[in-house]
Amino acid sequence: PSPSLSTPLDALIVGAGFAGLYMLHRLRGLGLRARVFEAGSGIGGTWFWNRYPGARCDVESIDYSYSFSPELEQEWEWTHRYPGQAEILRYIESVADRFDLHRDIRTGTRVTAAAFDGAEAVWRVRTADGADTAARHLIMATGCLSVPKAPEIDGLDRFGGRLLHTARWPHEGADFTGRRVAVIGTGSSGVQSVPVIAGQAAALTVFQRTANFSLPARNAPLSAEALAEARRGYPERRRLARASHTGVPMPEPQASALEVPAAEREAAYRRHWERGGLFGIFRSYTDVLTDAEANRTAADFIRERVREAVADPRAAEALTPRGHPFGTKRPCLDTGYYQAFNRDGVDVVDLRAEPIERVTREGVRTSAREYPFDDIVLATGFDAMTGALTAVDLRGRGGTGLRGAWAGGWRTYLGLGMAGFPNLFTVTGPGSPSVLSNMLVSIEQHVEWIGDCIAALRDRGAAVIEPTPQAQEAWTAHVGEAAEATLFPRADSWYLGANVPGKPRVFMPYVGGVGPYRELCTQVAEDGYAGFAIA
Ligand code: NA7
Repeated sequence: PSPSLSTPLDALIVGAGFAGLYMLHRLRGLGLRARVFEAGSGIGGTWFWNRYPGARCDVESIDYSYSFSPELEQEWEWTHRYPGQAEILRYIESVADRFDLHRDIRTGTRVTAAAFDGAEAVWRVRTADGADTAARHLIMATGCLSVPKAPEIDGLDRFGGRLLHTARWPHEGADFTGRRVAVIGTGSSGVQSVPVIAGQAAALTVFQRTANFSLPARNAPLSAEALAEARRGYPERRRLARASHTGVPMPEPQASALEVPAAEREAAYRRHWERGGLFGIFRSYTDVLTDAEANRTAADFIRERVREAVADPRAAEALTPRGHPFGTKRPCLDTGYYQAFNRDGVDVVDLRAEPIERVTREGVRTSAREYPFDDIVLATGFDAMTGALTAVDLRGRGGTGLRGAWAGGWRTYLGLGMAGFPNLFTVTGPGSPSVLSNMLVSIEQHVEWIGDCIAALRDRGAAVIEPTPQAQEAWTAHVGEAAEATLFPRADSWYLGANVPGKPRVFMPYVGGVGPYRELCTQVAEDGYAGFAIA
């Protein structure tokens, strides 16, 4: 018998990263029957795939962790201020074991298509093996940065050496000892891997299209005392994180950068620089991301630090970020990135002055010369936020396709669901704070909201929920207007889809902040799911 004829699941969850795993646990707790399909051969999502050297989270481990289980919080031993990829993956594995999640997860199972069957009010979900599975609700926990972007560079397939992408790193690792290595791309993945590769390779050339702002992580082992203190403070720490703008517990800025004396401002930036961390400088003042002049004070401070760190004036000049306001492209958090360029054999090529013409059998050919390499590392990013959703052929009511519906840009209500796609939920979808926040805090909020919503439908005896077109239009417009009031639109960033040729230029994450957004979602639920149609 076809599996679609058996009783449908209450929910099918796509993706076994932080979002999908907690979603499964949560739905089980509500007495619902759920299953997870995961394309990878293992669980962990982002932390399963991104195994490049130096891969590390740039939110602190004690904050980049689940808050739903006080026992887990108290027992897990984070070793470093910022957790590395291997440690995060171990954490995820241990959570899956602890809550007995594996029995409802099928790895190696890629969802290729899903269609809503209006007569039965179920989703029919097709996997790459050709099988169909029926589920009342479909929850896309597919990640915001999970579809690697192939760079638009000619000749990559002709390269005779080893070609690697940071987001598809071989599980056995890659040794660069004695090799001539190219890294293309200077976002977080490039910036984190460069110092590690520089320490191994005979020679390293970094091909940079845009100099990004990078801040020092000041990573260090977590002392037993620091960990104990963090554990004692967890309830308050989590409360602050949930109410905050970024999902990280820190004081909210009060003053404009332009109303304090320059010396005081400089001292504040320096304190954050010395302390390390991603959010400190741009949450120092209220207007760093909204006022060009205020932003320049922070950007100038960082530019000075780059010039201090890089010995060769030509390299320093190339590495100094200029093209966009600070923070409008995701800043990086590094461990010795700028200092890596002071090593013999490490250099940067500014692609604005010397563009890549093509990759050849031997290496990289720019407008100026040919560079021979043994290895090329692509750190060229992702089709962010919408890529993993449109990768699946999603068909809503009446066969309407999501790809077509989003051809002119994404449209969602609260980043949680789409009109015409009943019983479909997106965890940290476009139109929610997601990538502008600590993902763990945003994931937990969405998972809990979605779980409560499905349970509420069951309790009411309702079969279907979907956003109204009006609510969706209003929310999508609001997300755009909120972004327009900031400096974000001034950068060609992946937040705006600018890194993918042909992708509509529509700002994707919601800039309104984690705390206010959470309140809004809670209010919507309390008002009986205002903006949703329930039948
Ligand atoms: P990012 O941040 O998208 O960085 C990709 C980098 O690759 C960026 O410097 C791009 O330059 C560069 N790039 C992309 N395509 C090309 C081509 N064709 N030629 C040269 N350079 C290119 O991805 P990451 O993986 O580093 O980080 C993703 C997120 O993970 C990060 O923000 C954190 O949230 C964690 P561009 O800036 O577009 O000029």
